[in-house]
Amino acid sequence: MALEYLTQDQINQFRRNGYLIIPNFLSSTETNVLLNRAKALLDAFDISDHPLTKFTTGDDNHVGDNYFLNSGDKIRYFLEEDALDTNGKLTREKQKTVNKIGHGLHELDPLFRKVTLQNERLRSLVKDLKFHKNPLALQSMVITKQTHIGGEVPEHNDSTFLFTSPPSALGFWIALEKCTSTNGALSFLPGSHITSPITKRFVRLPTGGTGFESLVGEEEEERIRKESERRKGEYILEECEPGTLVLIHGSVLHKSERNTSPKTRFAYTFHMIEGEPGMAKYDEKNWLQPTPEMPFSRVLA
Ligand SMILES: O=C(O)CCC(=O)C(=O)O
Repeated sequence: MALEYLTQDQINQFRRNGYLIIPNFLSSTETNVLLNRAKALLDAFDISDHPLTKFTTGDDNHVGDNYFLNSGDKIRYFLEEDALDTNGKLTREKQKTVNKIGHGLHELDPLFRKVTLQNERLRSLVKDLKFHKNPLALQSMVITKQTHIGGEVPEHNDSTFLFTSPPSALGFWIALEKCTSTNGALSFLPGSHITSPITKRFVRLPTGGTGFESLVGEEEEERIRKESERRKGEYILEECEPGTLVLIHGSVLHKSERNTSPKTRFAYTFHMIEGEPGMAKYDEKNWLQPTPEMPFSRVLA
């Protein structure tokens, strides 16, 4: 079948490297619409209701966990580690304390929905890539990387956090602002999706909260850890312009550094998994659970 959006070269590059940079996926108008919407959400965010500021006495250790675990069908706000001082007071204006907004933007917010679930360009790309037979969009986030406070995202692969058996996560990450070496552009370990298997998964713990469950023996985990340590110098920093889409294979290792600059680095990201019955199992251990009111949405009609 003829390709609709990607070139065969781009598809080959994605298969080889485990990620693909697609400049100008969104026009500057489309990008600014999302950036302005993200900023408006931050302005409207009522921090007085937030569990981190409301429950500082340790009365209920799981309030923060539940705020996160039940955010799949909501628009919620997750704060930077340095957002509060030791007295539980905000260290800066509320907009600048937010690390990310998640996880139901693609369903609930009309502007983010339009780019994710009502986007012919995206559907064409997804059909060309053939990564999934029946792609389901399951979560979305705006990551704000605020000036000076925006924290690092350590090396990881996305299938650890959005686990299916076999792994099938695919990330779509769209720069809403220019991404540079000082404001926390993404960097990737090319080809690591082939050499670094998923060794653990992020799960709901039976005792409440979340944790990691190992999928391989200790020896194998150690071997893989050493291998990624050995290849540390091979990371490629991908600076990019607003409107750039980065496709991220669920197994490729990637990270971003702390924003040490005076410029924010807003990005919109969402993920898909395989939804075709019998092809990949999504189970109840995952932190993110579909709800009857909001099941994961099919991307292709
Ligand atoms: O935006 C970032 O800095 C990190 C994003 C990321 O690693 C992800 O979405 O998997």
